[in-house]
Amino acid sequence: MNMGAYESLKGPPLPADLNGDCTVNDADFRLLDACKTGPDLGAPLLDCANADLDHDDDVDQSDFGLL
Ligand SMILES: [Ca+2]
Ligand SMILES: [Ca+2]
Ligand SMILES: [Ca+2]
Repeated sequence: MNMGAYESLKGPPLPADLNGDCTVNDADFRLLDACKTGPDLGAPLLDCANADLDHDDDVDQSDFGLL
């Protein structure tokens, strides 16, 4: 059996990659920061739904912790 090149250019999906450029960096951090609601301010805006990384209907420190 030929064990030649078998590489995938696509890594695993990155849930914290908010702008979809396949890296998690300062740009994603700024998107998350712009979406921050804090624990008392309710659900994030629709545009920010993917910034709620732990899916608890807010964007706060625990989501930053996952970034
Ligand atoms: Ca990114
Ligand atoms: Ca959250
Ligand atoms: Ca939270």
